[in-house]
Amino acid sequence: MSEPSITVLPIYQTNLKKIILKNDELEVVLLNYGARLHQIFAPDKHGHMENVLLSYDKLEDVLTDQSYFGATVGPVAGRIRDGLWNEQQLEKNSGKHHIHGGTNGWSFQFWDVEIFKTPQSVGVVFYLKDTSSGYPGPIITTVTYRLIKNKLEMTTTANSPVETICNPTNHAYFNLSGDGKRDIETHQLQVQLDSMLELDHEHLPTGERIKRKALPLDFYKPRTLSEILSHYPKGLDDVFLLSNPKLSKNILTLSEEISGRQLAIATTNKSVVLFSTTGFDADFSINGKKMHSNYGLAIEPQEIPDIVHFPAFGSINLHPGQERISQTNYEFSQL
Ligand code: FUC
Repeated sequence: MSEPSITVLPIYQTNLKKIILKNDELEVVLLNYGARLHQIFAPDKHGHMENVLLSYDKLEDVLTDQSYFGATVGPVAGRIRDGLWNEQQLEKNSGKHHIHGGTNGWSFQFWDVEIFKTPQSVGVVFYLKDTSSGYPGPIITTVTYRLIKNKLEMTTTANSPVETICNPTNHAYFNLSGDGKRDIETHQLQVQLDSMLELDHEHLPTGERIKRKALPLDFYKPRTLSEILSHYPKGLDDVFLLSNPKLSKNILTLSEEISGRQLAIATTNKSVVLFSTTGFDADFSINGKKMHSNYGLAIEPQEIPDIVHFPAFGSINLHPGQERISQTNYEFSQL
């Protein structure tokens, strides 16, 4: 067993910093721009370490990113109908709606960095005092990534002196084949869900749920993405309501038999948005290939999107003096 290590690398001629957390089981590369998860190197069944995220080949491309690669998304992830919360008009950056915290959201700001080390773990705390997203604020937020054995723990906190809303997520795209050598069809997915949200043609919730039994397939059983995509030919870009999520229980597993890698996720959030990148073709280079359809699966744990318009589902209001905390754990193993 060697000691876990932390390296901070300023990137020449940019404000970017790379933070590398490493132990015997995983290597996690983070960026201060958007408090991003840039790369995760995890062993396959032969112990071969490869990257299991979709990552820009040219690091500077992250500075023009519009697709939230590995990014912390906030203050509020997902769409908000008409960009309206109470009387507050948020930026309409997706047609007439608001999405993912707007063009100056948390994904597109530089965060302060503080590293830490304990006998068992290494980590980094990203700090931001957000006054530029256009939400009532300032919102003071931290994202802490802690590497401990084969697990990466991500904890997000937020508070504000004024009444505001907050529902952050992380938007990493996973591909467990290793360095993106195969697409997601070879992966298996299992989600312990209660129901899915019904979405309208603009991808906004209608307020109705689709019960687990009424879905075209049972996500409780591991299914290959190729089977799932045959039922969802336009791809997954859907909200799964989780069945009793808590940190002591993995609620979602993604695996890939050929590489033998498995990712298990536990979260305090009540839902997860899964986005299969179906139809997402773009000109930038990701893991040595042009970005293309079904290349990765974004797994975005969060409270229910557009919840401000559906109080029956709960609330993401952040009251003055309240500390909001959410946590998601990513555990990597071999089949
Ligand atoms: C997910 C989706 C959106 C969008 C974005 C990049 O959060 O819900 O539709 O494409 O990612």
